[in-house]
Amino acid sequence: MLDAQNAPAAPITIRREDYRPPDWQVPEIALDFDLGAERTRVRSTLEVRRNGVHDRPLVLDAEALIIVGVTVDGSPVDYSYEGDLLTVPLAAASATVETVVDLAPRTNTQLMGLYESGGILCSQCEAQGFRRITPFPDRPDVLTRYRVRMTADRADYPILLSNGDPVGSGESEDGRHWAEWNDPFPKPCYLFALVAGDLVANRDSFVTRSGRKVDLGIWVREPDLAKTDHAMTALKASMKWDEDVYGREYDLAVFNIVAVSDFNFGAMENKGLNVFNSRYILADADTATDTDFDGIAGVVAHEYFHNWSGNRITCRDWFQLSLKEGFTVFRDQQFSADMGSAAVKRIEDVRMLRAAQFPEDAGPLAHPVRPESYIEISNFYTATVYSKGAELIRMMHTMLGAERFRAGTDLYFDRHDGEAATCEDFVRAMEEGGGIDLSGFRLWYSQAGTPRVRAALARSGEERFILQLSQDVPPSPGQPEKQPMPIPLKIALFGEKSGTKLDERLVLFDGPAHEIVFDAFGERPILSINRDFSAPVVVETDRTIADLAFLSARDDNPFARYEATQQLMLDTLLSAIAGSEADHAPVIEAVRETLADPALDPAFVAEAVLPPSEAFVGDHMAIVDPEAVRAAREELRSAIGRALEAQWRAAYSANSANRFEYSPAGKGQRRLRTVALNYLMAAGAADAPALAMRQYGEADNMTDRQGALAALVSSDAPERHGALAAFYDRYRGDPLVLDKWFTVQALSTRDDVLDAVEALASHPDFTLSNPNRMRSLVGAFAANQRAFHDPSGRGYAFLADMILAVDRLNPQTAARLVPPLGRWRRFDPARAARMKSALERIVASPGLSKDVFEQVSKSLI
Ligand code: 0A1
Ligand code: ZN
Repeated sequence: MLDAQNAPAAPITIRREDYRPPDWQVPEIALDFDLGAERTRVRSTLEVRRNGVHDRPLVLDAEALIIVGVTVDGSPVDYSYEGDLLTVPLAAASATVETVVDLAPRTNTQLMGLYESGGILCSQCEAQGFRRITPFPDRPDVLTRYRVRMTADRADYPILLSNGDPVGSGESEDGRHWAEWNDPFPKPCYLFALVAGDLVANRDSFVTRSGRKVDLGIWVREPDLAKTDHAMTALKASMKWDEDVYGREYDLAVFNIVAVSDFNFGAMENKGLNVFNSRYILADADTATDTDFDGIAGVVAHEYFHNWSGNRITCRDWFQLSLKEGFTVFRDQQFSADMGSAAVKRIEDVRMLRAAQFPEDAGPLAHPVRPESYIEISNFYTATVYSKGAELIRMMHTMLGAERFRAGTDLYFDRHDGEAATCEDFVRAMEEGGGIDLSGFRLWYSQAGTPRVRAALARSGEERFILQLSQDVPPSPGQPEKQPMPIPLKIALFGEKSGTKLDERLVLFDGPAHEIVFDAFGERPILSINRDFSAPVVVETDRTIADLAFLSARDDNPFARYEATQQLMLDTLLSAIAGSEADHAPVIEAVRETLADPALDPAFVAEAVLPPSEAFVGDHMAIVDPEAVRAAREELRSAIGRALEAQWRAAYSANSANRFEYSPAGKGQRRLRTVALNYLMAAGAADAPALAMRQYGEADNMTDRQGALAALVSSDAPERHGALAAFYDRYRGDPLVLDKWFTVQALSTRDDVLDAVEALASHPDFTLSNPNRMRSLVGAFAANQRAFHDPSGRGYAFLADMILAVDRLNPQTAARLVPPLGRWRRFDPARAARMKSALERIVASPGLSKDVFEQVSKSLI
């Protein structure tokens, strides 16, 4: 039951349709920080200008600030400060408004505004943190030129950084010093940043294509300096790639990145001064996996690319968030594809989309890529806005082709440079620059839910084959009725006998149903559809097991080939779960063929031979049965392991060996090797635990070591205790590696995970205050389908306790743990009741943040 009395003070819903331009513009600001961890004083001088004809006062957002004074044109003024708004009466069309406020960075546990992380003072302003630093119209359509002066104790904070270019520095009294920075590009306040700390830099430089030299710095604490080379390489590669592929050149003389340990998200694109969660900067072979290395390159690129897609052109309002995020994710995906294996990158991106976005789109928190309303904007940094948003851009790219897509982006960047724009502006630029009509396509921005496409290919008479397509878009909150979407589907037909490709085309399917007629081919055609995952939809076909096996061995589109194997495995698992005698033979043959194909890259093979995740299998059931999914999947893994034991041994030794090298080939070999190890474990091979221990002991890199550890931790092998203890002893001083130690235990497939996780929550190294550590244990546990959904309901109670505890410190981190509980409709009545009661307990707790309130209350409807 929802009890309005427990809701946080008047949670107001903000609606897209209510957008109005700001009453006041602020062309200039001068900020003067007197920095200290206990107390920071901020003097802010705003040049304000009335926007349009009205007589409304200046209303500034101001959250948790101690107001010391306010003046207008140098004279004290009668202001009011209520409900996070500072209201200043202003008669003239323009004025100079000065505010002086105090903050306490050390006690700021929300990590929004100015806070302390490991002795460093740093800021986080997106989406609405600037109001926790100084009173300001905190909205992205107010663009301002910033001049920043910082004064701080030199011993504690020798390095003082802000946006733009450094313009001066010097000594003050009593061991203090100062620095000034000037950012010539008008920006929204969410892109403001400040860092003060005892930092050292990995310095390098980049010469832009027009010959300007840019000084690059990656700032970290001294012991971490040796772990910054990979990020620097990625940064320079990103700068070059954006010039080559999008014609975008960097625009300041300085580009700095700072890594901090306490950070709510991955990283932040502040103009000229990106602030990163240290997990997306620090890497060396001993402490970071290949996945970490890839993540770092992807996030460094993402934040850098925001300089154009986000900073030079920003969002008019937060409903347009996907304008910058969807486009920038697409750009970072393209970059990573170009730097390594495009096929494997596409597989990884689709796996992510299906793991995070499809369930979101099918649940109570579903929302369009351009949402219509929110209570707390931080809750809308979602897989839908980011990953589905990127798929929308990708579909436009597919329909236009690379060249016309580039003409569209050129027009977009030209036309809107220096503006706060909308998703509609982007689509219009694509239409005009690319020469395409996207009228129907706009539905993708406004309609939530994952379309389901049904495809059936049948003979019609002697001469023809007909492909029948139909679609429906399921209802979602607030959108009971849906219109059909325009869906670009890459398809191909292969001859069942000849194996040759008979036809290949891009179909734009934009009605409820559609037929495509093919003239006879002289043999039965097999359908390959949604190749490259050309549209973010679920496709159901009438293809037989034999058809899928055929495509798994022969499709020339690597994604479609992977997909065929996955579908084969999924169908096998679902029929086993439904109670039929499981026939593992076709899957085993497909895996055998994949392993034996010398033309395939080991990285691709490693992806293709893995069965779909438990969660993905559950998503295909009317009611998820976590035990049945676990049992069927483990049985399949063990059957594949046993039937192909010789092949796994061969793959294991063929891919062992060489010294660590971070290269596409090296990554592929390591991945396949650990996949082989896991199959040997699943086969119950007597020597498998010893192989794992040897891999653990001999590893010269974290990928192999963590792979071996995870395999052991999911087994009954007694060696697992020693391996976990050794790992802890070796890495207890390295928080990012210790996170992995928590995560492997939370993700184990053993039956005693819940006990282990509860115990780990009392481990001295566990803390609620560090978001990485929280996610490494609690986030990982909630993703362990079998353990989290323990029939006792203990998993739900544990998560609810954690959400409530962390909400007091950090509402954003707490709110992001809610969605697994919100999936209660997908489970049996006993589980659903327990999940709901956990949600009800949360919402009934006094003092809840609006972040958690919004997620929980929407999950209960
Ligand atoms: N714009 C960042 C995401 C981000 C959002 C909010 C943050 O603080 C709470 C931090 C980062 C990105 O897309 O990388
Ligand atoms: Zn982003």
